[in-house]
Amino acid sequence: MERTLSIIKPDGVEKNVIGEVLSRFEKNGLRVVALKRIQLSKSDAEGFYAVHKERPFFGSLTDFMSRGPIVVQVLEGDNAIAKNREIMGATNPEEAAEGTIRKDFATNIEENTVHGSDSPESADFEIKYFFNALEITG
Ligand code: IDP
Ligand code: MG
Repeated sequence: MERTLSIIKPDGVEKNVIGEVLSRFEKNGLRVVALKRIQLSKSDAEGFYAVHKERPFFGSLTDFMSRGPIVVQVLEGDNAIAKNREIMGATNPEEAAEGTIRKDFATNIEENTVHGSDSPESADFEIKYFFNALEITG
């Protein structure tokens, strides 16, 4: 069993597809073991995406991530990190495979509907960024 951090980004909440996105995780064998709907401040978003602070899109990305509510969840299952990345699809929706969340819902490479941890180390950091131990139930 593995855990990963998933976010429905502001564009996904605006598009009113929270249920649709969560349903795709469940249909693929992942369980939601923690969940909340919150809005990040600009500095919350900067802290979350600190690994990208040198990238040219950092300012725009953190503006986007703080412009409206998000839904954050911990997903649990076999190979949850890789499985979630597969369900999400490529970062750029133009390159995302058919049937993936980003192919079906993303607006563009920035407003791409979902976030998913990319390694056990990032999953550990990202889960702790949003949830304490009492908020995650297996
Ligand atoms: P990932 O979300 O597929 O792991 P990363 O490379 O980690 O992709 O980038 C983090 C987020 O930054 C992306 O999901 C997207 O919202 C945004 N992003 C990535 N590349 C670009 C870009 O070239 N222009 C604008 N935003 C980008
Ligand atoms: Mg990433």
